[in-house]
Amino acid sequence: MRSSARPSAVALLAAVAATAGVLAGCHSNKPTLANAVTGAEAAARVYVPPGQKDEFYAFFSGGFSGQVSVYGLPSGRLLKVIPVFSQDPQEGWGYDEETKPMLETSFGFVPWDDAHHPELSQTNGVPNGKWLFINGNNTPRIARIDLSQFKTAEILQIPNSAGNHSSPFTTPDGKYVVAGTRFSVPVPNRDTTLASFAQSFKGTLTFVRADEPGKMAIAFQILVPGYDYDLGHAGKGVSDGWFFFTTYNTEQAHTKLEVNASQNDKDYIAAIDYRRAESCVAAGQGTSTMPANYDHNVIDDRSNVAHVERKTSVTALDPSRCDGVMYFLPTPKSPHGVDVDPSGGYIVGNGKLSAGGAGHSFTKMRQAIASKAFDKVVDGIPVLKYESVLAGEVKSAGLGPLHTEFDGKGYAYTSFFISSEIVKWKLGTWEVVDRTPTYYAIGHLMIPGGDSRAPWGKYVIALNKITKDRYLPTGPIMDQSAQLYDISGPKMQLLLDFPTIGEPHYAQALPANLIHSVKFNALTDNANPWAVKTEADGGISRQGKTVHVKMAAIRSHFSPDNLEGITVGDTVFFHVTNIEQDWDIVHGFAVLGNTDAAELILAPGETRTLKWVPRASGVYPFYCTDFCSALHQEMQGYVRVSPAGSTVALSATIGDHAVGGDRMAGMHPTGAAGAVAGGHQ
Ligand code: K7E
Ligand code: CUA
Repeated sequence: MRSSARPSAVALLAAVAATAGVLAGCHSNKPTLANAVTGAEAAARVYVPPGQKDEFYAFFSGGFSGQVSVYGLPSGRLLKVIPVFSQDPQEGWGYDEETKPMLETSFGFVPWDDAHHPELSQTNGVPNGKWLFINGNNTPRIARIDLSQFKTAEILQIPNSAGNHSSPFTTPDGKYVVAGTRFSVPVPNRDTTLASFAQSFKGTLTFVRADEPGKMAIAFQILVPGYDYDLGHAGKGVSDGWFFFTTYNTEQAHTKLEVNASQNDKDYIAAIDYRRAESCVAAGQGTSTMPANYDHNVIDDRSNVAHVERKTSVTALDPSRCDGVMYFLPTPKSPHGVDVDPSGGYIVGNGKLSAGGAGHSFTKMRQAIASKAFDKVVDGIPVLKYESVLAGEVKSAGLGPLHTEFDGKGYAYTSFFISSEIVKWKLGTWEVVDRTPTYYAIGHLMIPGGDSRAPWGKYVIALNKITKDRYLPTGPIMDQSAQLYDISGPKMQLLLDFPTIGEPHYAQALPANLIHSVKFNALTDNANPWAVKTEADGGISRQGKTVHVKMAAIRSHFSPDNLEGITVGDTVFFHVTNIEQDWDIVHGFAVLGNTDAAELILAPGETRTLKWVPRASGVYPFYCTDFCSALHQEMQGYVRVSPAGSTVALSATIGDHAVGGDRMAGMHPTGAAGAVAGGHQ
């Protein structure tokens, strides 16, 4: 245990919270005059008339919902929720046989996660509208969402990690996204006494190749001291080729962290020269192959079927044996966000137990390295002298800085959790030029492109943790909220409040015209082994105790719609294809009493598979769950289930004719079919 003579973090926080109360009091609930806009003016500036479209797409993480929500800005209208790490009944995500493999991990099927940081793919340091990456914090994973479909297309698990928080920030060339361990663990993980934390626990900083769809892969993992690696950002411009991660708990506490991990006056920003890491890895210098079990899950574009590939090793790099690859920059005090300005010259650490931000100079960092201005060396990693790298501090800016974004016009915007405000300050002079309260307890803030080389500095969004009295009360738990401020003038102006889904830690946004969204997939390209291209292709077949039903969905019926010959003890797979070829004509499929899945939701041209194990004989209706036409209510059918051992013949019909007919016996597709029907029962 550490000495209790020093003021504990709890006492410190209590003190700053008390000050914050005073601050909040004098800010009161109203914007200051200089920032004031009338209601009518604010409304006009966020109003998007019916039939018109928003200027920006904004992607909000869902936090503990595990998903991503898509909003239009400036209206704040919710456009869509994209399921990622959590099963989603609305789209059948993680319930249907095609997508269940996406939630497989080395721990088994994990149908939930905590998603914090959406990260748009970049070209030359600017978001390009192709993909969105997001981290799974609890069971370390990175997902890639395809923005032409607004669909999760790939998930890579990160081994030797726990709490994948400093993730999935990208390099400006889009080559890598990263993953840093929030909770250090024994590496490789094994039964270890917790008291041996300082000796046995390690962090990992993982560089994941992310520039080819479907091929995300761990390039290397840097084995680092057992701290908590909280956030990260790539260098850009002058600092291109470097990556920066914040650390806290450099005290290496494993219990009562709120006190024990808040002792040191400064923790570190870890600076990684990742091109140097690449050359050590290429030369085999300081590297080893570590066994590691992790899954890589990819949805095949044409069949829409997800497959799991189990990986068994990673390349580990020991930074003490790869000279020049890593340095520590002392940074006050338990820093949370680390943010790099558009030029790449400043690396801003947000010390959450401090009163302002510390800006390190990349140029000074290079000089300090060259002149070996080291304080000490920790586990072979040089710690640079604070004064030798510091460019400036934003003094007494507020309390509890968390995150900083940039407007591309020379200003930085920092969120202050404790004093609940956004503070605008000038890069280089470190002077505060504007401040505005947020309601309440802001976490991240976001400017479209605000962590990129070329921000679209028109708005800043506050992502607030506490909603309290902002909306009609909804019981003891209120949803989180976002606030939109106009930053086109010298003063921030609050225009809009809107509630969010889950807890969006972070969000990213870009101009709408950078995204090219697909209208429908061509049925002719559908390579799902169970797809039907016409109504006549449907049918029913049996393989032992497994029954496969192939069905077409088209306004306003299923073909076939009457099924018999299924018995108790069978496992039934309904493979339903939406054979429509019109934008946004969607069908659904659900069957009475199904304990094995949710519904299917079928985009035009798409096939999905629902598993059903009927437990009792009887007649079971099924129906379309998406109101698709005037005769949607007629889009229904029946399955007859007979007792085990019954000799009722298998049949699939619509009207007075059989569907599939005599071709039944020969219809079993081979090969990939097993992956859908057999792999995830
Ligand atoms: Cu600050 Cu997870 Cu980026 Cu929450 S994190 S606020
Ligand atoms: Cu198809 Cu409703």
